Parts: sequence; structure tokens; C-alpha cells
Amino acid sequence: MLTDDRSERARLALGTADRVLVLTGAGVSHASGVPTFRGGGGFWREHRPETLATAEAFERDPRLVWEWYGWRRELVAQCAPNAAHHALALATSRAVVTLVTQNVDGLHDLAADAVPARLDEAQPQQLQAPARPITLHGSLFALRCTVCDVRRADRTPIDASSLETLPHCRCGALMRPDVVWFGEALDPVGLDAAVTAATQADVCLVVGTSGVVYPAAGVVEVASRAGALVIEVNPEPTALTRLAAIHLSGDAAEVVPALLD
Ligand code: BV8
Ligand code: ZN
Repeated sequence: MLTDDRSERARLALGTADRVLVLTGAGVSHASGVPTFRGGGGFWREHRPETLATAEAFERDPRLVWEWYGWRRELVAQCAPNAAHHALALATSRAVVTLVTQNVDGLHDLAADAVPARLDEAQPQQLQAPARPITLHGSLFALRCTVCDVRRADRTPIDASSLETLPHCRCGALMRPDVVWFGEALDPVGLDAAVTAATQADVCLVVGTSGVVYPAAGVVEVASRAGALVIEVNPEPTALTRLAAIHLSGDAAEVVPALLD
């Protein structure tokens, strides 16, 4: 459970910071019903990332890879942002908070879309539109052509029963999930923006990530080296706990709103 002085120190640091960098991982969506990757019952329990989240796997068996993504899209489409997503979206509309996520579930975007409706009239003057989260690994609900540069948002069910029924581009080529697979480079624009925010942050809040995937986890190392106070919210210790001045053990959906309200 949270000890008061640690959560008080974290609240104070977040409340007085000029610039905050937030990095989230699958754990922030756990309370929304989205399985994590490496935890119990996680997405990758029965599959190994190398067998599915790689361009080679897609090349070898696009039907299998689309079957997995189709199942994930269907599951995630039933999930709603939780209190942590909403508290973070509100924070990005109130202060200089840069939200960077490794997640491809789109729940931070849904929470950003909901900010205006969630606030009573008394506060509009303090708000700017919530900054869109930097999504380092793309989105489950976007497709991109394997040949030309067509990309599109898409939430339709995937029919992986045959190669022909898989999503195709108007150019005739197969479409793939618009996510970053292992061995693929991240979009340099998003990564640069995240690293720049990390070099300028007074506080770096790390929520719900095991900290094993790079270069995303490296953003926390950049912030720490630049002198940011690192606060980690996770029920378990992680590969990033070594950098955390304050580790708050608990569910993001409970701890994060208490830190930011
Ligand atoms: C790159 C999108 C270079 C897809 C993802 C060998 C070959 C090639 C590359 C490598 C290699 N070895 C290492 C690498 C680098 C590799 C990497 O980091 N591998 C790791 C596994 C060692 N990285 C890459 O390949 C990256 N690209 O390096 O390219 C390059 C450069 C130039 C040109 C060409 C190439 C690409 C990495 C991106 C991979 N794509 N996702 C998809 O999702 O389908 S990564 C995937 O893992 C997800 O995005 C996920 O977000 C991310 C990280 O996982 P977490 O979010 O941390 O989730 P996890 O389950 O691990 O942890 C959940 C945490 O939540 C736990 O700590 C748990 O305790 C906590 N939790 C649980 N409940 C709660 C909670 N916390 C709070 N509240 C709760 N209630
Ligand atoms: Zn095309």
C-alpha cells in the first residue's frame, strides 16, 4: 500500500514541477481490462513476441499475425479508459505535461477526447486542449500498406480466414497493423519529441511498464541523467526501479489520480 510520506513527496514534486514527462506501459490499462504483455494471463502468455510481433512473422504467416491482432483489437475495443487515463489526460490540459506511451490500445487518446466533457464549467479558463499522447509503438486501430504509403484508421473486424479476406490496400497489397514490431525503428519524430521532453523534465512519472523494451525505456534513463526526479507507479519492482527516487506500489487506476488531482 502507499505510505503517506512517499505519496505526499510525489504529489508535491508533481504539483510544483514546471515540466513533467510521463511514460506509460501496458499496466496503466490493466484496470481497463487490457491484458499486459509479460504479466500473468498476458497477451504473450500463449505466444512469444518473436513469433508474432515481428515483420518476419508477418512475412511468414500473415494470417496468424492478423488473427492475433484481430483478437486483440476485438478485446481492446470493449475496454474504456480508466481513472488513470483520465487523470493523465486532464494533467496534459492543465500543465506542461508530456505524455508518452508504449501502448497501442488507444485508451490515452480516448481519455484526451473526453477531457472537455469531463470538466464542470468552473474550470475552462485554465484549460488548453489536452496534448495528444506521443504513441511510440503505433496503434492497434490503424493499418498501413505493406507496399505503398497508405495508412488509415480502422476498427473493423479482421477476417483472417484466408489471405484474400485479410485487409488489402487499394493498390492491391496486403495491409499490416500500423504498430512498431521488434527489430523495426520507431517513428523518429515521436521518439525525438519524447527524448527532448525527457531532457527538460523536472519530474518523470513512470506508470505500468516493466521497462524492458527499448528505446522506450531509454527515455526514462535520459530524464534521470538530466536530473529529473523519477517516480514509478507499479505493483512490482521493474528494470526501471533502480532510477526511481520514489516507487509507489499499487494499481495505476488508484495511485495516479491521487497523485494528480
Ligand atoms: C528497435 C507494439 C532497432 C507491437 C511493441 C533483437 C533484435 C531486434 C531488436 C532487439 C533485439 N534485442 C533487443 C532489441 C531491442 C528491442 C527490445 O527492446 N527488445 C526487448 C524485449 C529486449 N526493441 C525493438 O526491437 C524496438 N526497435 O530497437 O529497432 C532499429 C533501429 C533502426 C533501424 C531498424 C531497427 C521496437 C520495440 C517495439 C516493439 N513493439 N509493441 C504490439 O504491441 O503488438 S513492444 C510491447 O512491449 C508493447 O508496446 C508494450 O507496451 C511494450 C512494453 O511492455 P510494457 O508496456 O512494459 O508491458 P509489460 O507487460 O512488459 O509490463 C506491464 C507492467 O505493468 C508490469 O511491470 C506490471 O507489474 C505492471 N502492472 C500490472 N498491473 C498494473 C501495473 N502497473 C500499474 N497498475 C496496474 N494495475
Ligand atoms: Zn498500397
